Amino acid sequence: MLVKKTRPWELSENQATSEHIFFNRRKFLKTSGLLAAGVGSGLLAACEDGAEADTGRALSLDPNASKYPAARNPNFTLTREITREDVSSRYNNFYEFGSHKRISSAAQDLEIRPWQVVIDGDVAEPLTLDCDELIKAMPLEERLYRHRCVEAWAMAVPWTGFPFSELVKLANIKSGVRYVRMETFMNPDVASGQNQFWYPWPYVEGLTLDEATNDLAFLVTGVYGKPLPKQFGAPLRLAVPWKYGFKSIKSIVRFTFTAKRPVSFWEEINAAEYGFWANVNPDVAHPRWSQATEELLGTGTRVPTQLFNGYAEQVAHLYAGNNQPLYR
Ligand SMILES: Nc1nc2c(c(=O)[nH]1)N[C@H]1C(S)=C(S)[C@@H](COP(=O)(O)O)O[C@H]1N2
Ligand SMILES: [Mo]
Repeated sequence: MLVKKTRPWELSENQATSEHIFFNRRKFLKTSGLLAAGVGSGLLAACEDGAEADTGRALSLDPNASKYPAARNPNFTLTREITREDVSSRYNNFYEFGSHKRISSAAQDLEIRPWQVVIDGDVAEPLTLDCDELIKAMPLEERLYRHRCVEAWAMAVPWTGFPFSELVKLANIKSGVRYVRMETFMNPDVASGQNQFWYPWPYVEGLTLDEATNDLAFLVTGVYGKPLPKQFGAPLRLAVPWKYGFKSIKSIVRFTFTAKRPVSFWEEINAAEYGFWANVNPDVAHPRWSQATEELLGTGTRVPTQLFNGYAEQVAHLYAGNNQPLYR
């Protein structure tokens, strides 16, 4: 059975991308079972609203909007209060748009549709996926997570997304893979920070395969019950809440599975201050400030920092017998 390409965003994507990308995506649909799942009726319904004529408008539509809010997974709740949305959505680290916190309006220039995600490296076959199709194929859920920036501020947010392990399954990795390297988009015309040549763009992060397949590692597509706003790293960002915030890379375009440990963006800038492991640890000070306490964003209160940001039970075993990963 062939998918009838009747949806507005599919027409646009076909026009906007190379054959190579297009056919790989078709392969993805097949691999993920979408071709067999009989999605055709949904496609026809989407086509009947007449939107396919207006490709400009179609490009800005989120075909997965109805997946939000996703059901909350009760295994990931918090005792801490959720940070106010108006606070967390106007205080962001996203150096592509400036080395300050007020990047939310500049980030709106980022075009997130169409958006290709490449899965390559030591995999059976490299894949290029349309991000909307990827999100459509994934089981979305909501999780309440703490987030702790290395700068000693913290927030608590309801992320929507899917387990990183689902993406690893899809990738069909070869034996010998030990790490995953992730990369953010590169477009200095839109992201003015990327003209600051002293930074090693594009932003890169990495995890061990054990970290990426830990239950807590989460690929985020939404927040506060809605699709992810751009300043949070739309259309796809990472959340690894037991690590300092810089590990949670935003606006991902590439996952590369490899035997070799990748060098992260901040590690390349200053490995002594922002190491590869970056596990939250109140007892290991940053060379320039203490990590013993953290400020809860928007409250003016400081609370003690917790080892692994409060997630020791879930992740401490990953680092047993190895002192180094406790921080740098
Ligand atoms: N591509 C990219 N990802 C990034 C960053 C960045 O500058 N660029 N900043 C990191 C840092 S330091 C933090 S604390 C979090 C901030 O996420 P938030 O703005 O959604 O709170 O994103 C992380 N991911
Ligand atoms: Mo951060």
